[in-house]
Amino acid sequence: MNRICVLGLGYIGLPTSLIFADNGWEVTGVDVNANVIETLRNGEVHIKEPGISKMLETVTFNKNTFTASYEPMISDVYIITVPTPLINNSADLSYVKQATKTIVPFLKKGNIVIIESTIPPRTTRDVVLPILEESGLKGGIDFYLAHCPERVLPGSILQELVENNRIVGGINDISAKKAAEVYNTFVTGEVLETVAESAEMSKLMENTYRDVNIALANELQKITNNLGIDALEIIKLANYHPRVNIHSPGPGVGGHCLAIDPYFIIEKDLVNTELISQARGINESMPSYLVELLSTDIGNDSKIAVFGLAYKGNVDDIRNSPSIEIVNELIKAGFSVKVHDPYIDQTKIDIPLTNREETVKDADVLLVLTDHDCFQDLKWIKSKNIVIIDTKNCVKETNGLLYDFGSLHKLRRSLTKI
Ligand code: SAJ
Repeated sequence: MNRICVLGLGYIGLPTSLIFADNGWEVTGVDVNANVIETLRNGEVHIKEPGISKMLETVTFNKNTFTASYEPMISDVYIITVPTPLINNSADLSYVKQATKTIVPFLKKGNIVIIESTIPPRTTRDVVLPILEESGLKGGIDFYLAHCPERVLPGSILQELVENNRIVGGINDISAKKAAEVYNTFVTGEVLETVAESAEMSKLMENTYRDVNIALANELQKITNNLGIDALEIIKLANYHPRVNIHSPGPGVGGHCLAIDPYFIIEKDLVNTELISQARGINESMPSYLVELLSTDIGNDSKIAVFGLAYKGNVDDIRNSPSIEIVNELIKAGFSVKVHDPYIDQTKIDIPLTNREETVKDADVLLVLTDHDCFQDLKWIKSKNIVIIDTKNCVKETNGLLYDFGSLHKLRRSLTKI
């Protein structure tokens, strides 16, 4: 058993393919997108993630087999890492179904099929298994099927793929065991075997826990902003307690995980998901809350420089980024807005980007929305009068007037003094 086929070469599928290849597997990476395949065939990568280009080079240099392909190949193991977008607040499983269907003609006795894509509970058994059994083979007997959710953090994917604990949920015990053997070829963390439904639900709950916790921090920010208290200081103090870990408030929750996964639970039980739904609502309210605060506190005739479009620091990913909604709402509210993000490729976005100097030129306010490391030192901005609103609490050096998300309540007072 040494051939593996990975379907979907995005942020997870590509690093996963390369790690398997680096560990001696013969890997075929499949994607329906011609740009992705051609880029990889030219020895380049289409995602910005630390270490990925180097890993492709290493794999090629060591003559390990990694082939970029439009179609699956005969393999021993098939891993599905395609997107599951949110459409009308429920999971669109069409890519998962499509990828599963393409495996059917290749499926043989003894094969292992693993779903890594994030999916609502019961999808492995109720949706994927019946498609694979169209081959005439019986799941859990002739072939093995498991859900092994990816849980790596963008920005640290290569390290976390190896070091994180993995949950492997099989449709039966033997499926879990067989899938665990695959991951044990490179994972240094623990590989935990369970049933498919528990693997699906635990993945969703990890991100939901984080989303609900951030909503609590955002609610605290709103309350304390009215009361003239510093939310960040309260969180710092409360987190000194050994059993408290309040997350950080911010301009909203973006990305393809925390902002999406709670809905995969909500769609399965609309009645008992009150807290999860409310947390989503609070986090989704943050962009308009921030724009309203700015309209009231600084007036919408101001010139605003925005730093950061990516959904979080040091990544090039703009999926569900609250910054995009904030920029659009600021423009709608009448502010004059310029935007800078060195990670974002202009061809991927309609919002015009400018370089850092041009963005801050003549600006009254600099709004930092993403915690890229390059925004920590803003000493190069000479103006002492520019008001810097650091919604991510990441700016360390500046000549201007700095307000973090906890001290926004002081903003109105200070502006009247300028
Ligand atoms: N955020 C806050 N406050 C915080 C932490 C984050 O507002 O205290 C915001 C971030 O700015 C960002 C969003 O939340 O907009 C999500 O960022 P993140 O760093 O929390 O998570 P992701 O979406 O990049 O990755 C998460 C991770 N899940 C957990 O930490 C439980 C990662 O391990 C998963 O693999 C990934 O989701 C996934 O693919 O599901």
